Amino acid sequence: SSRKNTQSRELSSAFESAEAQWRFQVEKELAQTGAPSSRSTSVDGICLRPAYGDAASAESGQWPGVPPYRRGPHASMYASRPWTIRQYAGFGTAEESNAFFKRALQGGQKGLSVAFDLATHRGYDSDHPRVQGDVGMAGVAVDVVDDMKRLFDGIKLDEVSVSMTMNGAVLPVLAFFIVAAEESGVARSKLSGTVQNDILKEFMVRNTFIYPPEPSLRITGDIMAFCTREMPKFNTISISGYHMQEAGADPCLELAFTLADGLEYIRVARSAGLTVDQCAPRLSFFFGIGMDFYVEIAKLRAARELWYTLLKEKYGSEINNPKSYVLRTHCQTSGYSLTEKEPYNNAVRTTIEAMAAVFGGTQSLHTNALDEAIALPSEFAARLARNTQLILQEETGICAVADPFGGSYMMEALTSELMLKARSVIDQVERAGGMAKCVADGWPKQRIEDAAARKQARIDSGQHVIVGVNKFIAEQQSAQSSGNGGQGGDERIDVRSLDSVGIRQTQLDQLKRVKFSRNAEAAQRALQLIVQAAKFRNGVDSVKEGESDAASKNLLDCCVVAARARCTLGEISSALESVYGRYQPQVSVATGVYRDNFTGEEPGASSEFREAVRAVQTFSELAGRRPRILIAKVGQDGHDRGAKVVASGFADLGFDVDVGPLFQTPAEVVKMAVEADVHVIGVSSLAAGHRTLVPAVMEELERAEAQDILVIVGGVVPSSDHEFLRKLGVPLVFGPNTRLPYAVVELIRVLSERLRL
Ligand code: 2CP
Repeated sequence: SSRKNTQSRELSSAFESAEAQWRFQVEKELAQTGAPSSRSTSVDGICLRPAYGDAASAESGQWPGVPPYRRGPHASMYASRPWTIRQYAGFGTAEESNAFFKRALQGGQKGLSVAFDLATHRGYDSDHPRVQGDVGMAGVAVDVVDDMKRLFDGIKLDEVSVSMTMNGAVLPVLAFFIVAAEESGVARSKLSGTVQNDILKEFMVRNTFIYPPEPSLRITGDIMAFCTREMPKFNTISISGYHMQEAGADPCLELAFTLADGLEYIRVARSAGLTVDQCAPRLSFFFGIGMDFYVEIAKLRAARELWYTLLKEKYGSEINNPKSYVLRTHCQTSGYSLTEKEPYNNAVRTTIEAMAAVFGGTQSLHTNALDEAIALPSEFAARLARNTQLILQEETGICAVADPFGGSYMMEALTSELMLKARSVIDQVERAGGMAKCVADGWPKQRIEDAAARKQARIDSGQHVIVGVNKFIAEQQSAQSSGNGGQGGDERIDVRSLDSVGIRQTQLDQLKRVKFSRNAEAAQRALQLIVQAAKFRNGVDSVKEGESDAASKNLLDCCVVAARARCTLGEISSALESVYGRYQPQVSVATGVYRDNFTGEEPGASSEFREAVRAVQTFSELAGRRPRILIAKVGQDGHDRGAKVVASGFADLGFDVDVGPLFQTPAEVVKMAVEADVHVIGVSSLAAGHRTLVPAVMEELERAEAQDILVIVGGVVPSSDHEFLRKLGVPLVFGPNTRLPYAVVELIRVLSERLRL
């Protein structure tokens, strides 16, 4: 017992010092920000302190802002400074997005977050034939530095922090940002913000890569090195789990792969010549927050402690800056959790997810707009999404206390459990040689895709409840359509629609003007320098006389020169592509997972599965072969969770399924469909390209005299566009939340009628 006493004395003195450390930090933060040391509640005489802890127990005696940071990266958290309200936005031209940004900042938003269009992501100028349907659609179109200047016109870049979601074309975009700021009088050293620059998850789930993995990672390293040297207030990377969750990963898998990516990026930074203390404080993270409320809170708490532990174990001996250990994160509420049916329910879902992010201690937050499962956010929906955060910050008192769940038996146990589970996956990755190697091997992607098919089967069979979708379906809705995910309830909502042709024309005119007025020779020289630097860094070429300058050049340095010379994003990207090549991923489909998980207890659900299988069998007997479908992704939209899940489910229900590669042109899709002799092309569209790309597919079918091939569309298509597609000859449009057996039965019905079976 005396040993026990000594132990508890030791523990309690450890606790006292953690508490003292916390107190010291709190005072400092409050003084820095001028925030009060306690907040009064609505009850007279009751005040809230910035954090609460258990003085009796060393084990739960952890404090926010103190290692291992489970309870938060700062001691006083939101009591000193609330999280940054940072809504991801961008559409159409730079002018339109600029006006939107200014309205958002006036409306209470604190930081900016730019969505670029898919053409920009993939390194194409707006005039490239491959991006006809993508210009300005899912983000703003940026071709040259002047677009970037218009995007931030009148916005003080030394005051507002800017996040840029850019990975593939990260070099030209960051170069444009730096030069745009410089030309408007803001030095790069004053710029604060974040660039996503996380290429590993692109190869795993998000698909906006350009070059193969190896040179892509060297680009990542160059950016980290440049920003560390020149832009001390800029976060050099946003290591993203969000996209993994959107692609189907459960929170634990998301946590594990994200932190494993983080470890890989530290290695990348080290090979770019940085120390851990130079790179780690400016690493930032990004998590998705879904509807699993407690788990999502625990995930963020676990992420911080796990990151601290991993860094301590691996690099503890060389870390002197405590900030190196601290995981800071942005969060976004889950896009996947939004439903097209009864869209107002989405506002409720987003509020709950936002609260989980905040209770988990996020530094920055995007709340989704309620119409995002239907179209690009409307002005109204964007305001409501922003107000959700403002209400949490201003009306609820939530900001007054850091980590209010700290010390809860459930929350602490859940946090530890998640840490343990994620740790075992991270160890598996590290043993296998790290995340770059595992991504190349493909197993993390496979695990995420399996998880997505499993989840879909659980939703379709009713095991996983989504209100208004597979349970408590609005009356008139269920009578009218039971499964195709169409917008329902009695609420129709107005959606934002964009003039794709007009936006593209504006971009083309501006591109022409810039190319005409620039010094063509200087632009060529700048591009040449990029090619040389890329070759040297790629080990393709040795240093030749007179070119030694390029050998030592950081690629971002070269791109800044090119941006000033008005080289376009497409030109810079193809200069790099001429050395590195363009990456084309392999496509694979998980089979069996959907079927094996479709074991719903709901009798209706399993009979629906059987009905679909029977319909496919009958068709096969009558037609003399199984129905064959090509699932196609047209244009630069790389969102392929839906396409992959549909492919898995359709295969398990009896279809022959071909999956086209990503980024196909309409002509390539039709060629593949004809060669494979399919009955149906299923076009998946999630980035608003359907109004341009589907007509183009139909034209190509006509040209190939293959109009007997049926075209159906799935994805995010506003119901106002259904008629447009039907007129083109598309008989079926399936929205998000469509049950796959339902889609199969419908498709077989239409196909059989067509073939007069
Ligand atoms: C914060 N500060 C404090 C306190 N809290 N100081 C004293 N007491 C406190 N309690 C200080 C910080 O140390 C920092 O200063 C400054 O205030 C700003 O706070 P921050 O926490 O760094 O906030 P932030 O500037 O908003 O940065 C947050 C992140 C950053 C997470 C670090 O990386 C970020 O904003 N990420 C956003 C990423 C994003 O928007 N992604 C969009 C993806 P110092 O800097 O001096 O320390 S959209 C993806 C879509 C879906 C897609 O891909 O398709």
